[in-house]
Amino acid sequence: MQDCIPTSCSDNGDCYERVGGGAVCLCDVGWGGDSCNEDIVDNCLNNSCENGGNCTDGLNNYTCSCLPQWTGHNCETSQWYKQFVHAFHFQFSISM
Ligand SMILES: [Ca+2]
Repeated sequence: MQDCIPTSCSDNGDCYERVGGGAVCLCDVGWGGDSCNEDIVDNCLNNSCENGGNCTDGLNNYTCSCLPQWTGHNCETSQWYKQFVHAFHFQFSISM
């Protein structure tokens, strides 16, 4: 009898048949649950969002929702600083 069927572990893990019968899933990193279809790692645990940003858990990743004046993956860049650098580069390039 075959215990592993193609859908046993979704697309996120490999299925192995136990010696005594039954199937067990070995899930890819970040996935868990009986069929490897649950995101089991809270990637917001070390909350890397800076400057008051809100963290949203993703698969082996996270997304920061930044306050209006901040940007970047971890809200580490000031919008004001970005505009300043942009303006500086612009002035520099037209003065050449
Ligand atoms: Ca996650």
